[in-house]
Amino acid sequence: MNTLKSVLLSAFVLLFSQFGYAQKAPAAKAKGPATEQLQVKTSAVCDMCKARLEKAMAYEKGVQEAHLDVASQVLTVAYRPDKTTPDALRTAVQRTGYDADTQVAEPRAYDRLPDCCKKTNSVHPGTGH
Ligand SMILES: [Cu+2]
Repeated sequence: MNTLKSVLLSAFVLLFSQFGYAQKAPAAKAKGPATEQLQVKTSAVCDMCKARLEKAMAYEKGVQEAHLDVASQVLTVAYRPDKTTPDALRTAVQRTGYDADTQVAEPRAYDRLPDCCKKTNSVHPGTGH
């Protein structure tokens, strides 16, 4: 009888300790490094602009992800605020030859763009060049 009692007791203790563990286990995963998002209105007009800008942003310090929506000309950048700033990112867009919000593209970089990517063209996504 005594053995059965101790088996039951240890089973109960085991159950209880597992329950207690489950309660204490952290529900949320540990957070990675903080990421912020910046949206920049650019003067990009086509898929070539998209590829060019996304590539340029990928080389920028602190940038984790960059995505340009050609139709709306909005560049969305996920970046590390401890590595870069919205101003630096907008400057990178200007250096690539595109307007960034109210800031105008760097003229020399803009001159190097192919004709189809000039601001005088209207947005023409999906033309494949
Ligand atoms: Cu273009």
